[in-house]
Amino acid sequence: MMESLLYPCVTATRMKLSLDGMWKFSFDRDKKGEEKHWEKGLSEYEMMPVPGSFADLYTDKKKKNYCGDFWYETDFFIPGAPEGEGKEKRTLLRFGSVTHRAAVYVNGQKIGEHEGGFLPFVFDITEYICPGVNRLSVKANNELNEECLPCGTVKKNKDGSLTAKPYFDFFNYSGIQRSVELLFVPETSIEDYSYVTELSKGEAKVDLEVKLRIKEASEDVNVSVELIDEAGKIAADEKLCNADRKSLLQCKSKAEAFLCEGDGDSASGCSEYVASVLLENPILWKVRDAHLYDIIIRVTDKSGKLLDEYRDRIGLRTVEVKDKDILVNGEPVYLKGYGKHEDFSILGRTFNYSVARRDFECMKWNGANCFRTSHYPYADEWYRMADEEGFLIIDEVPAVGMMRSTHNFVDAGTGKYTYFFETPTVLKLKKNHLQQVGEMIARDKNHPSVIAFSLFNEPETTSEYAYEYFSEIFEAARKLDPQNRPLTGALEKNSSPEKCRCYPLLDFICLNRYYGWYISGGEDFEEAEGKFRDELDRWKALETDKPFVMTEFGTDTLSGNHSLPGTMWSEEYQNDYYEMNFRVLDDYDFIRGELVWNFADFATSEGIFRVGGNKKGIFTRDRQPKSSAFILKKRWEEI
Ligand code: GCB
Repeated sequence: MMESLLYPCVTATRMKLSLDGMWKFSFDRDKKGEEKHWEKGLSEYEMMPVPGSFADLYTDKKKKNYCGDFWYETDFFIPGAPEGEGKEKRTLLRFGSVTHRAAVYVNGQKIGEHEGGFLPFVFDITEYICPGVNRLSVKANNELNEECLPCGTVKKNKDGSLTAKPYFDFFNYSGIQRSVELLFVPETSIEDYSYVTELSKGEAKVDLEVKLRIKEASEDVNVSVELIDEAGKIAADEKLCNADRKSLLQCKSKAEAFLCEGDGDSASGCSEYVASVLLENPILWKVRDAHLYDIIIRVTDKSGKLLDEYRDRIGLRTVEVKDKDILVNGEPVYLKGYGKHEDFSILGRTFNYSVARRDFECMKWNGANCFRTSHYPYADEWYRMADEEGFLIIDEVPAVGMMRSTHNFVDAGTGKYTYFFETPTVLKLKKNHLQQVGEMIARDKNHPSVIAFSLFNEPETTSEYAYEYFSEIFEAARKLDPQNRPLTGALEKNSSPEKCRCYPLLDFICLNRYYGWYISGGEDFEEAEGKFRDELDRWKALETDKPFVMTEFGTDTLSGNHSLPGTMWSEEYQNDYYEMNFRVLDDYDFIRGELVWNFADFATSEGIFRVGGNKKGIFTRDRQPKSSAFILKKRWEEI
């Protein structure tokens, strides 16, 4: 059974302990670590920060670009539980992410594996630990292939070492890049919860579902929920109802939460509780005007003894796509903002509160309201911060590189076809893709900031094979999100209105287009506008009745490089490019958003197309504005 992906919290019944710090670290170039029983203790090692991306900490190029197996190890201390206490607790081990895959050992015993480098995973280690010092070892691997996300390949060098060859345009940062925690949760515990908001005049109906893990299948428990508004007032009171779904329907009334046992799967010790809460004059979560409620879920036994308590923050809002609009709380919203990366100098992809804070500050400064987590789910904290700030997120699974090319950003516009979805590897790839869509939605479903899930970035969508592949992915995703959010994916230039087979699967259509950069750049810039208009006219002619969002458009720009007239790589050229692109977008009413590429300069693999990384940032890598930031500010403050 998959352990709960709920964000860890400390409550009356739950504790957590951070394992972040300096861990032992060793590259395993010959892949002999297991044979040599490194899980029983590393004999040779250096120290490495956790969380951290190892690449940019090194001065040695071989180490920076290391590809293959590598090991981490740390010790943690478990205090002996006083008699009678702690015995009912389970000890869980949670990794925010390990890129791209991990095998985990506690005290030399393997406790599990996880595939995918951008989502959390949790193991129950209760049976593997003892009071006193315990050893935790992780064998990680950062190789790329076509069966796992994100896609790529590896090159075997003469000396036997490997070099990652991504089919995507960001550096293959790796390591234990997010926090590691021990969680102490009760035996009978809240596994998961979700909620769906419906709005009608002056009222919000909130349908809640709580999933419990019950220690004994026969255990009789009560579940209650409390919603607390920003003033600290209880907005919805708890009230229990031990009934089946039928009587639940009869006992619903205003401002009360009835949590009733539903169709639980008692065999696996899991059961579901549902409730409907009616709030009068709810304070809604709005775009850039966030209001949150604290939610407290409690489980008690028949005598009233508290068994578990979980706390979180939720926002009441609705999202839907209707006609050509993206509606939040029934009102059309125009998405303004960025495609981003988790990327910063030295930190690589490590989450850092200060960097995230600065990013929100910059985005707010120039009037943005949205970002896409291109091209993978970000650390939990990004979403929690966006919830508080009223930012909208298009949450993207790491399905990037689904075109066999290490220069796909160039090949994307050329009509090149690589038979990606016609290869036997797609069966395994689909399994991984589905798993990661499942984990992403499970993790992120309760964030009011998440208004859509993006299930791919720039795959080859022109074949029947691609259509079959993505039909399954979309069908599965539609069943997973209790809030039934819009699903989308970002289409590259080869996915033209005439050739793309997959756009009908999307609730709103996301386009990545570089007219004036990869297409008709430089001396040909004058042709770019006409070509861009021509493509949008052809989309219009399809009468899809769906909103479109530009999810990428931009130019590489070296900060401080000036030229009059603007020439490629200069700040003036970036300004000219955006002015032209905005002129075009403003003439098409089905465009419901513009997320420019990229928020900031970011690291990529080395190459003749990249000068110290991708320089399409509106901000430099250290988050200072290029001059186009002021153009965006002016425009977005007016929209
Ligand atoms: C794209 C990709 C993005 C690249 C960008 C570029 O189409 O989706 O990952 O970084 O182009 O700058 O070339």
